[in-house]
Amino acid sequence: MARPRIVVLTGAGISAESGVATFRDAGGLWEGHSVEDVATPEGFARDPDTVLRFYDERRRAVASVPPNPAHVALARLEAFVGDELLVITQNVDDLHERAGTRNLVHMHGELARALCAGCGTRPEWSTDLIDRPACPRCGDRMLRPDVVWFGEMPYGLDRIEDAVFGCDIFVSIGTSGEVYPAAGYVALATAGGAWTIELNLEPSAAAVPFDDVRRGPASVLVPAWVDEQLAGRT
Ligand code: BV8
Repeated sequence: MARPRIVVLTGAGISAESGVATFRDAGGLWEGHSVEDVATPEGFARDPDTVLRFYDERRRAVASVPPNPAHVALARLEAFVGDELLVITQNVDDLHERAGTRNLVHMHGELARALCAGCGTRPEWSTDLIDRPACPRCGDRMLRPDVVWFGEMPYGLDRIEDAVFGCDIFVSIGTSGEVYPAAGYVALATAGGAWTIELNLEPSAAAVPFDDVRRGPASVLVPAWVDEQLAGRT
């Protein structure tokens, strides 16, 4: 598989205008819950019901909202450039897919999948887990949300690091740059010689400066940036 020329990293900010709560903004997810309680293996072991309910609520909330113009614009870009574009998302929602993006890595997992702590299978999942449904493969009742909790290894790291280091253009959209290894990718892209741009409402805690920074809502900044990429192609 050819190395993508353009790598896009997205965070909760790209889904905010679809009505999906972000983490650190006012009223964010972490405001209602402590990270330790709902997003760590230890928290799950301590109180699985609270964790399963937290993710069941998020799965239902995400199912009720649509992708926004930022998601749609990235899918439009993929339609033109194909494998030249790779989207790496920290988000566990499926709004990129529902907008049409296919070249996508969910580095922190997906609400649309479960993970069997018994046999390790990761079946597509669309209903609650609080009632401990049986695993479709091994029958055990040890299904958890297929999300990467703090202290757990993110998905697809080799493919991600190869793409980020090898790309020509690295774009960061709607992320605060607080969580690693994702927060270190602008530095990796810069080390690989990429031109880097941040599209974000507020300054992020980026490890190294971006070549270009644009402030504003993703639903405005992303379609405008995609139009620039496609200028002369359409
Ligand atoms: C790991 C899934 C071993 C669950 C998530 C190095 C230094 C320090 C610490 C560490 C380190 N390396 C590892 C760590 C520990 C830890 C970490 O980073 N801790 C932090 C808190 C210091 N990392 C880990 O544990 C990771 N695992 O390291 O494994 C390893 C790995 C590799 C190699 C060797 C060993 C696993 C971390 C994953 C945890 N799971 N999510 C769930 O979703 O519930 S993290 C979760 O929080 C998200 O996925 C995301 O990553 C993060 C939230 O950040 P954002 O998405 O950026 O959202 P946020 O609300 O913060 O910001 C929103 C932004 O959007 C803001 O800037 C805002 O201005 C902007 N915005 C808002 N609205 C809009 C907008 N922008 C545009 N338009 C708008 N409308």
